Amino acid sequence: MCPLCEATCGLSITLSDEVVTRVKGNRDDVFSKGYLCPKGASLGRFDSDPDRLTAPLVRRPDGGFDEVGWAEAFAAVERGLRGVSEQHGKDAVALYMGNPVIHTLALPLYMLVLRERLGTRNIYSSTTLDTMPKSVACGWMYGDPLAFPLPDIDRTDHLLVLGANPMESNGSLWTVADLPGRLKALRARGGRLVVVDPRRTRTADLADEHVPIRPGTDALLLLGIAHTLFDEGLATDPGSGFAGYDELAVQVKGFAAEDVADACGVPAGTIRTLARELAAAPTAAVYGRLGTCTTEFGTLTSWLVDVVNIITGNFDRPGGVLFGEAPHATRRPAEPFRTGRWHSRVRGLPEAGGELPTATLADEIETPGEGQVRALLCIAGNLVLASPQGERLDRALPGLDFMVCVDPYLNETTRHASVILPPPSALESPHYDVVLAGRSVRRNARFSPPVRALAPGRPSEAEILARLVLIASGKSADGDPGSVDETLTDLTLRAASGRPGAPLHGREPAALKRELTGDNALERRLDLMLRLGPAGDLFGKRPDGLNLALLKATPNGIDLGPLRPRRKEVVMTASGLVELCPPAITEDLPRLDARMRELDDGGFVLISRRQLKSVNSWSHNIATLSGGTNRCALEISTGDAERLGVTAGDLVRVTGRSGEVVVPVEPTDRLRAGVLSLPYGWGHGRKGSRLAHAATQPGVSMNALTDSSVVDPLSGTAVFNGVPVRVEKAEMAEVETER
Ligand SMILES: Nc1nc2c(c(=O)[nH]1)N[C@H]1C(S)=C(S)[C@@H](COP(=O)(O)OP(=O)(O)OC[C@H]3O[C@@H](n4cnc5c(=O)[nH]c(N)nc54)[C@H](O)[C@@H]3O)O[C@H]1N2
Ligand SMILES: Nc1nc2c(c(=O)[nH]1)N[C@H]1C(S)=C(S)[C@@H](COP(=O)(O)OP(=O)(O)OC[C@H]3O[C@@H](n4cnc5c(=O)[nH]c(N)nc54)[C@H](O)[C@@H]3O)O[C@H]1N2
Ligand code: SF4
Ligand SMILES: [Mo]
Repeated sequence: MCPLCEATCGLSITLSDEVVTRVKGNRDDVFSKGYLCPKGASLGRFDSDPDRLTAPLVRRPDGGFDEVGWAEAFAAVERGLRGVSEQHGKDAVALYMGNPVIHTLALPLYMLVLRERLGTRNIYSSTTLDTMPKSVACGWMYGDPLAFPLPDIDRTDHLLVLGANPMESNGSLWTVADLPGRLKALRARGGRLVVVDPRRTRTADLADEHVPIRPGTDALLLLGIAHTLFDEGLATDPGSGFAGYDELAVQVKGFAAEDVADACGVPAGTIRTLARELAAAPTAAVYGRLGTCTTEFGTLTSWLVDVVNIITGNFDRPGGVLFGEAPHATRRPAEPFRTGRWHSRVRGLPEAGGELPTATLADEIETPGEGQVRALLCIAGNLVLASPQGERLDRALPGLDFMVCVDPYLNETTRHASVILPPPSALESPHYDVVLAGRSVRRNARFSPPVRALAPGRPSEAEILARLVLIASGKSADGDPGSVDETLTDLTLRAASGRPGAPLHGREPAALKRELTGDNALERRLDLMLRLGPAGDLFGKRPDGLNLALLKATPNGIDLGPLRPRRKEVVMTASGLVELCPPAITEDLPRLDARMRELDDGGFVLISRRQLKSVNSWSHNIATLSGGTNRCALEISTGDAERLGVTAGDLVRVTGRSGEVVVPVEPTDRLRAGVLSLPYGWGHGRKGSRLAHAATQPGVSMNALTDSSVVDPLSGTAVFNGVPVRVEKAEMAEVETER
């Protein structure tokens, strides 16, 4: 399965002498049925990239790196991390977990235990650059921050997409192989697709209607829709099982379509029509993604997406939105959801999901005092390019006492590391989508064995993580990494067999453990999760159920059918009801109301975009995926370009609250006036990084312009869309002196 985006396409890979010669979509894959995008087709290039690190690097006193053996590298990590935590306490060590964590088998299976053993409050991840608003909304509404309702794309009659561009991103928080094909199929069967986006994206091109909203105002638009539904008698009371319907009608007062229209830049009539269409469609689903999450009102917007699904009768039903269902056992929250159980030291920002906002990591590193972050363990993260005001982190990271990165590249972020531990290629790792299987539009189970054996002496990513867990547990890094898995397996088996009512009550844990199969400790843990899952074989109790051996014998995967309504199983709020109006969310409405009144049309605002041939910040070293149409340019509306006196390729200077960049422009009729769009993930070519191809076309980092002091206050999530900036034509002389 392809690990490069959330679509999880099945691949068919040809090798000759251990080298990939061809990657095709696997036509027999039960889920993706042969679909492949240009990124997946280039997986062999990722694999053979000469800049991929093959041995650990340790920093020399003069600043350069030495290649060292693995034992030496782990010993250096042990000394470095232990030194900091012994001298300054556990909170002085911070952990960042980046986006690829959800695309591997190994990383998610060690993250919880690593977090626990580190014992630090300084836990950060890409979640607060991405999905945390949705998690906080779902946490308050359903009691489980990982219970995401997913649009039932194959059966819906009407899809309203806000702030997402699945034609290029292939979907997110929504695992759908071949989203482009499925969107086309929706249209072909007479369904309607509406896209709300300040930019006329490729998804908008496919849609029946495109609504070019002003950035950052989707919460207002959705309130206008909810208001219309009540106002015109189109809202449906979801009835028992739900709390807060009457209160919702009160909360949306003051946000009539006519009240919000100016702020959104969308006519009131359009907003009312959007509401009427949702109500009239036999089934409908509303979906919001990055353009709704990474804004100043991310949680309010994410909440309202679900509210509209619920009051149009489309929640938890085929053709509407349905909760995902992983085929393996997953952890449910132990206690009712809440946020703010602790706060960040410098800015007092609330914890959410056990994490502090990545937007405040630089504050925690730079600000002296008790609890200051002095060491960073960065796993699969490129913070310098990915976090808001990344240039500030670029300056802060060298001030750390110790930094260890688990990363295959010497890049913009890892160049600041004390030690880099490179994981092997995806093709040398077994794969199962631990995280994404639970967000898939169809229930299915697929396992990919490694297509090539690990080089002798090279640790798997699982072993790297297990050794980090040993270090975090105060043990020696050269201990037995398998002991970590043994402990976790024993705990799970005891819980599954101990209590009366437990699925395997009365069975002997040691005997169950002997039944587990797999080529290594990690695979045996996966086998355990599969066997205990909703479709598992329960160690023979459900003889046709899943286990790892069955998945290995079924290389094209097993389809378990479409999603099904299961609200009662999922909802675990304190009241046992779906909470339509959680006070922790609705108390943020006055802030939105105030914003609605103060919006002025004066300056430019910047939004982010993703490119079909890029994978976040780390694929620009792959020659087949960069160049041509995939370059870093600032899109600007044709009218604005004329007013500035610039044409395609001219350089402009863009100035944000935190910095500035000089970048070529690309005038387009795709953008609303006053909106600028910059691809995110560029800004390569920095001293000390080792990305030869990326350095030939570095582009600029969008996060040189973003502002880490602004977050969505309910979730702590960074703001990457609706960023105020100034733009002016760059004079050539000025640009020359800068170089
Ligand atoms: N301005 C702006 N900023 C954004 C966004 C935006 O839209 N606009 N989007 C945000 C979003 S949604 C996200 S998810 C974040 C992502 O930001 P990050 O969490 O930093 O993730 P990536 O940019 O994907 O960088 C991944 C890093 O992991 C390494 N890596 C790749 N594969 C593996 C692997 O298998 N194992 C390990 N250990 N490492 C690996 C890569 O070399 C790279 O250094 O960026 C956010 N930043
Ligand atoms: N090809 C490719 N695919 C990817 C990635 C990649 O880097 N490249 N990254 C993966 C990751 S980590 C993620 S999180 C997903 C993201 O998946 P998506 O959210 O689908 O991807 P984006 O391109 O960030 O789309 C955000 C859209 O929101 C619009 N937008 C910006 N501001 C606003 C606003 O205020 N309101 C509204 N309504 N729209 C707004 C933008 O114009 C853009 O079209 O993609 C994943 N898939
Ligand atoms: S759509 Fe995503 S999963 Fe499928 S081939 Fe492309 S990058 Fe890989
Ligand atoms: Mo993301």
